[in-house]
Amino acid sequence: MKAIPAPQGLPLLGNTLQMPSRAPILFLEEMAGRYDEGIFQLDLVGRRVVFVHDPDLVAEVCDETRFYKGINPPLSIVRDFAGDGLFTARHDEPVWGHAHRILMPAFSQRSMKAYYPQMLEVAEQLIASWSRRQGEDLHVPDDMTRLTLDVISLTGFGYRFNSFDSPELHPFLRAMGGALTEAMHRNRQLPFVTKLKRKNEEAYQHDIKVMRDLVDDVIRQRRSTGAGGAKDLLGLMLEASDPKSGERLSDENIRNQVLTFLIAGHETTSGLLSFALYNLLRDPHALALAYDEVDRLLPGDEPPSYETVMKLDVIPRILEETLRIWSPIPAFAVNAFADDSIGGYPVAKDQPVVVLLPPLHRNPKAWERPDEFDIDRWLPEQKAQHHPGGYKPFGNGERACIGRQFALTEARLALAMILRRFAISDPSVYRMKIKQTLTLKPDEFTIRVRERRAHE
Ligand code: MNH
Repeated sequence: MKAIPAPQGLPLLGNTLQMPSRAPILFLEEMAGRYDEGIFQLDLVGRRVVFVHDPDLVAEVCDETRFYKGINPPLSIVRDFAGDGLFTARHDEPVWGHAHRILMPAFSQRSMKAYYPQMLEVAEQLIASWSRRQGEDLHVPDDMTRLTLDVISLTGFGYRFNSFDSPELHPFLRAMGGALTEAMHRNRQLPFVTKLKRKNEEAYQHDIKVMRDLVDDVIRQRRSTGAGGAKDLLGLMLEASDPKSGERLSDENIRNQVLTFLIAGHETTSGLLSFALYNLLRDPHALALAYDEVDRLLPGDEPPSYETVMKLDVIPRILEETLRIWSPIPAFAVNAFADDSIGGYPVAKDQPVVVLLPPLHRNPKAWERPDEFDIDRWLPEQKAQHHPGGYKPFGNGERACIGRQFALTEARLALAMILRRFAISDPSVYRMKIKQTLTLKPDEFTIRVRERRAHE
């Protein structure tokens, strides 16, 4: 068997110190650039981790008969606060199946249509806010966070953050950012170092408490209004049972799911929308096509219908191509069920294999002109030619993103509403600076807007 390429490391610490704490993904991308075999191995605090970014190797590790979703660091650390919620449940934990089957109906096409009025309501708040702030620098990731947080909490739990009413982001978000960043740092710390950092531990426990208190408030509000029979996420979790086993979710598991959805349900979609606006400002042709599309399909000031949003074609292709070039979740991990090999390289039983999305999504084996933003890749004829292992922004198999349609519906609507109303510009000529809190965002990205046509 071939040896997996690996950079030289130190005794005991291996490659740990080479990995920067601020944005580890940038280091991993640099490594990927060095190993164009599409595979390399790092020794991170005593764990041997394999990284893959070759589309053939990725297709192999996406074989669910051979690999399962691994809850390794950093996800095993995120379990400190997300517990056995869907995202961080272990593959052999029965509660994953119970919750998955209970919640699947909440992500059907019919459910998307049911959430649509609330998605629209929040999108209109974004538009109103930007309309008042024409000519000012608009902090894109913050406003996209307001939008997506309010959408998931309103549609999922009937809970209102009213984020557009406040110049400050909600304290929940600071706590979440703190906890996710700490999980990312602990991923490269020896356990005794984590123990020594008392202040960090205190801050971490405080952040977790802030998030849990909010979750308790969400559940308490639902119970007190007695909104029984509601078919949203919370309603299903409180009342439905697993059609297969008849099991209901425990109170503790429901709290973990609410927190999981509050985080997973907004953090990535706000990254997607931020990166999409960034890409549009760098591709005048795609931007012109998008303006043209919204002028054709969403003329006038009427709120667009769900059916209209489903007819969009250019905007969804902008989103797909954005997810290729800037995947908000830059990696996911699987482990081998048994001693195995991929492309002639050995992988041991239970060994973590990380699929690195940025270099996969720009791998020349899967993509022509990989660095070019080209929405025509997503025309049906071209899409049919894509490498089966070349594009995984939503993960893989049964553990792939449950919220994919939700995110895409919400993002289509928001982008369409923005572009029909505003001409966007970037007078400060933003230079991409990635902020990583496990997920990626364009740090401090601002734009300006002005109305494209007269409105009442
Ligand atoms: Mn989402 C899993 C990406 C939006 C809820 N999501 C995943 C995974 C990726 C992912 C990748 C798999 C991670 C892994 O294998 O470890 N998710 C995204 C992206 C967007 C997104 C790129 C937006 C763009 N996700 C959403 C939204 C929701 C959501 C919106 C909820 C409304 N995601 C989840 C949940 C899981 C998940 C829950 C875990 C699913 C499971 O394992 O059962």
